[in-house]
Amino acid sequence: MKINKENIESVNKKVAENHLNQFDFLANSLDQKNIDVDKLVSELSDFQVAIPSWALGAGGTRFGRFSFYGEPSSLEQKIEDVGVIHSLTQTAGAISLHIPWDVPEDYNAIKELAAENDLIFDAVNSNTFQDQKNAKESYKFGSLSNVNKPPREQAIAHNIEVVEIGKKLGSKSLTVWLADGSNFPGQNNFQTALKHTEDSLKEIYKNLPEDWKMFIEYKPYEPNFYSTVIQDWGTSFMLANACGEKAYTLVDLGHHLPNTNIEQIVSTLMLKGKLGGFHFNDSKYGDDDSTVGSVKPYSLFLIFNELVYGMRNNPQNPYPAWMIDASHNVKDPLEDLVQSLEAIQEAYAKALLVNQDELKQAQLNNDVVLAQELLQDAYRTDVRPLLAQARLARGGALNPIQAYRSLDVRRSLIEERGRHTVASGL
Ligand code: AOS
Ligand code: ZN
Ligand code: ZN
Repeated sequence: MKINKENIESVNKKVAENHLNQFDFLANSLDQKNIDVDKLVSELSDFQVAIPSWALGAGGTRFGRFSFYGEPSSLEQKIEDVGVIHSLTQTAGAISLHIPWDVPEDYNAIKELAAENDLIFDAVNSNTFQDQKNAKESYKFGSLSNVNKPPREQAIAHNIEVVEIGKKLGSKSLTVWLADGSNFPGQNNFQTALKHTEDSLKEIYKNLPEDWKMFIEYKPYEPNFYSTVIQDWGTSFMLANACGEKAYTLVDLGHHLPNTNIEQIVSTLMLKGKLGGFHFNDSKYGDDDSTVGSVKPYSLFLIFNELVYGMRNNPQNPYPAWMIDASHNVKDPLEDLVQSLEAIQEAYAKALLVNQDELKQAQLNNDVVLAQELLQDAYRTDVRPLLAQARLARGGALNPIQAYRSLDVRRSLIEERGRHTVASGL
């Protein structure tokens, strides 16, 4: 299944006039506020978010999994699915692989296929949370933190191998997420587990190429329900500092206890130059991995407000690696990812609308009401025509969901792949 230019032009035609009217109306009103609309549109078109290879099939829970027909069952098909999303949205120009779920057989062919789909390879992800077939050591009681040396060494070697695979694909970063922790009080010695983790990460770090980054992801609970070794941004930050300047903290929006002020974490990390990567999703309770912006869109906007501030004012922080980390239980995964991309762009666009100079002045005057008004004025602007314009500028669909449906993408995928497919690694 490949969507071509003609397909997109034909669906765009139906909504072009309506779009033009809405865009003109918005552009005029932004013009009156002295906002450079062309610049805004080009900033939006440049914003690209990676799609993880594991988000393209139905996720499920420990209670069951309901397949979505026509799911990808090989790396090639996963790349094609991201290609579909990217051709419609022009916002998903990268794929993030998970090893060993996605080990390529023929590297050149995989690279060619990615290039044909206008995709690059984002961070490679290691997996030390599952025991692989024929593995010598088990991760049942931890990987990089394990009390025993052989499983620690196996996990270190795996991460180094992941970097080698990434090098062949042109990736430039490794994401480490650990399931390590304990299920019951007394099970682990916290200090020993942390020390082992730090030493293991340093070993991996030694093998990182000069132009690579290592992202250390944190999460408070799950799969362990009493303690997690890298439970919060502070622990991740400490470990990244211990490793060196190529190591960074990765923020996953679902990895915080309820009501955590994530925007403040983002801001602190950027000030310290240590925000390396970002996993977008939304949640109501925990690591729900729901569609971005579906539950707390205002929080997402506030987070983007800090990201925009940081990108403009913190040259000490590299440009962060953006990725969606979601799971789909009842929706078509491709439609869900398109919705997520739209929500990300929407929050970004609104954050770009915040008048930072006036906000600073309001803060200096302790004008709390005005500060809030400035944020909410940006948030309340309907920016969707800007997003559509940004997509159009790169040859994408004005309305990607509608295009996906009218091109009958899922039906073509089912015809190609059959009804009873199971995405590998899910
Ligand atoms: C797990 O909760 C983390 O969010 C990981 O980033 C990711 O979902 C995992 O590595 C994929 O299996
Ligand atoms: Zn994540
Ligand atoms: Zn997660």
